[in-house]
Formats: sequence, C-alpha cells, structure tokens
Amino acid sequence: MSVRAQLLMPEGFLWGCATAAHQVEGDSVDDWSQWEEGAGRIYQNQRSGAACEWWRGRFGEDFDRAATLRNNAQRLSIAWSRIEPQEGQFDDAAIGRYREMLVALHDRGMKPMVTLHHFTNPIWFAERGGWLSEEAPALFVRYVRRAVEGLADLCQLWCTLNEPMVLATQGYLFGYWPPGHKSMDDMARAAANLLRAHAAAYHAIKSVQPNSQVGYAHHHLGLQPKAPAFWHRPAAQAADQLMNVAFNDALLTGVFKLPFRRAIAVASAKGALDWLGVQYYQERLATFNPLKLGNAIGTEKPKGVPVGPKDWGGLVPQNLFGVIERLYKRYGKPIYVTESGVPDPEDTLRRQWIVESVRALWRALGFNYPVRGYFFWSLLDNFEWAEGYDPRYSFGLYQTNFQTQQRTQRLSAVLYREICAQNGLSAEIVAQYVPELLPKLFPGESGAPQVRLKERY
Ligand code: IFM
Repeated sequence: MSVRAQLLMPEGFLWGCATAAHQVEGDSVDDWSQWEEGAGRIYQNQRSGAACEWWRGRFGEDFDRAATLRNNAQRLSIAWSRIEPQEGQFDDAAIGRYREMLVALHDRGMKPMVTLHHFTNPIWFAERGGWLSEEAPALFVRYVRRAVEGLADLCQLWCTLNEPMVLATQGYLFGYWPPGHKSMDDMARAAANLLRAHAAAYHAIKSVQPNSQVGYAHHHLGLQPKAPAFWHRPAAQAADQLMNVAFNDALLTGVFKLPFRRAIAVASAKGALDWLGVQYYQERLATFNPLKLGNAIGTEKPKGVPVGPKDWGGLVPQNLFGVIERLYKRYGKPIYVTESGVPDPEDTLRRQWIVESVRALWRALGFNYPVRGYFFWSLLDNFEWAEGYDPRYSFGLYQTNFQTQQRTQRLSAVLYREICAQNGLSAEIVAQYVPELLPKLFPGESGAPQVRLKERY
C-alpha cells in the first residue's frame, strides 16, 4: 500500500477546542449580565441567558462531543463571579462544580487548560472600580490563589487572562463592553492593572503549584498600513504597539509602553511567563486621518481577501505562521494557539481555515518553533459578547439551536476529528474535505502535471 503525503505534528501535541464561562455556562451573574440589560448594547438587545446550559449540566454531553472529535485537551474558563460572588466570600460549591468539569475532561482523556479570567468580573469588583482600581491586581490574585488551591490536583496548565488588550480597549477606550468608558487614560490604567494582575497571578500560581505551566492568551491582530503606506504606516505601528507589542514586551522587559504614553515600570511582570498563548483571527488595514479629531487612528477591512461579517476583517489563516514566527523570535517561549476560528454559519469558510491553520502550525514546527497545541474556537456556537446570538457570529464546530439546546455537527467537525485522530494533515483528508487546496498543499497527490526529469536537465 502506498503511503500518501502527510504533515504530522510531534507526539504529545495538544488538540482541542476553547470555550469561555460566560459564553457557554448560562445563568451568569456578573458585570456582563448586568451590562446586557442596557438597551442597544447587544445585538437585538439579547441576553446571554441560558447560553449553552453548561452550568445546568450540559457540559458533560459537550465534552462527549469533544472526545468524539478525538481531542486530547480542552481549554475552558472559570468564572470569578461564581467562585467569589461576594467580596471575600468564596463558594466551595462553585469550585466543586468546576472540579466536576475537570474530572469529566480527564475521564474522557482530555488535558484541561484553565483560563482564570475571560472578560467577566464579579459585580462587587466592578462596583469597586473594576480594573481602574489600584486594588484590582490584589483582589484578582486573592481569587486566583483560592481557585488554584481548589483545582491544582486536576490542572497544571493555567492561562491567567484572556486577551487583556481587547478587554482594555473594548471596555475602556471604545466603550462597547462594560464598563463602557471612552477614555485613553482609563484604557491605559486598566491595561496596566491587568498587566500587574497577570504578573501577581503568575507568581501566586507558582507558589501554590511549582510544577504548573502558566501563560496568558494574547489576541494578535494582523495589521498592515492602508495605501499609501508612507502615510498610514505610523498608524499601523501605533495600533500594533497597542494591541500586539506592549503587553508582551512588558513580560520580557518589565517596562510597559503604550503608544503616546510614558513608559511605566512593572518589574514583577519581567519573566512572568512560561508559555505564550496566541489567538489569531483577522487582518485589518490601519488608517490615519488627522481630520478625525481624537480618533485619527482607525482600521478598516482589507480588500482582495475573503472577509468576515459586519466589520470583521480579512481571513488569512496562512498568516498564522508569520505570527508564530514573530512571537517566538521575540519572546522565545513555547506557544499554544489558544484560539483560532472563523465566524461562519454556513460552514463554507471553516474547513479551509482549519486546514490552512494546521499547515501553518506544521511549517512553524518545521522551523523548530515550539508550538505545543492548537485549540479551535469554538466547540459549539455560543454567546458572542456584543454580537449576542447573531447567527453571523457562529463559531462552532457544532451548531447550537438556542431554543431547543440541540447541537448539530458541522462538516468542519468531521474534518477536525480526522486531523486530531491522525495528529496532522494528510492528502486524503485534504482531498476529501477541502479538495480545492490539494494542488497547493500536496501537489504530488493532486494529479497536477509533473515536470519530468529529462525535461529538467
Ligand atoms: O468569542 C471570542 C472570545 O471570547 C475571545 N476571542 C475571540 C472570540 C471570537 O470573537
């Protein structure tokens, strides 16, 4: 039997999906559930409500689905608001519930990665000033210590914060998310406190569990200057510094430098990272328009590449290679792709996204960049923040019917299962699920014309 071409990952590579507490658990009481009550903030004024009913017990059936996909890992988040619903009062039953979830993952052969903060906060914390308060890092770390002590026998792989710069900009600069501020100063202050919180959490987790592996999830926004580049390039550089560079550099140097702000020292951040999580979704063009007072730097959708719905940017999954290369060359840390996915209700773009992303991982591994795992966003459609349950923002390998809680497998799920089962890509998989990519990925297997030796010499 002839062996057909394959792009395989090293043994022990982690394959999984990612979810977040507020987006799947349902029945959340936190600053986001409060925010959802305000008119005009969420698509069609929806509420997260029951979400995917994980808190009511449906996590088990969804973990069965993940196991069917041959996942050997799973990234989920735990909610601070459940574990510390009132300031200083910890709920052991909530920790118990999360223990059940982690046991359920182990029982199904999946290694958990637990995120300690994925955008949402307890209401009491928000009322105390949220991430603007000087006490925020200490309050966060008290919860982290408690949560890690309660779960340490079930998890060694911790993700402190999810996309802190997205939280800082959406919540404090653009006002789209709670607390709805529109202030550069507030954004900078919140971001610095998130950095301090990450560093404090890193050190606290290490003291509770010295053999833990601790990182954070960085949202990497692909940015190019709009033409003419000489005019727009400074805008691209500033946006890149804000979204992609400042937080990560602070973990290398202990100095936090946002664009147009003075650098500040956060010494505890220096070296506070065992691994770096990367979440890569979209490409945008940076623009500079001096006539837009106070708003001169912006971004827009690129042209000439497929784009996502509404103002979602360009879909260029093969760029994941360059993102990994850039991050590894600068920070030298092992990398997990902690999220990667595409809003795609009809499942017409997702298979190509997955295959191109996996090929990018394989290329990165070929350069010996230490990529340790890939977590697809997301296992199932869920509550997409300000987009609510807008069907255009369906990210799941499984479609969720939010009326009936029925899940329907998309073809992408079958593709992902094949990839996880084979620990990589093969010509058969590509031929079956994304045949249009076969000539590019496996030219020798595609029946494309081959150059004959005698013609070459
Ligand atoms: O749903 C979000 C997730 O919470 C954080 N990263 C991006 C995803 C898709 O927008």
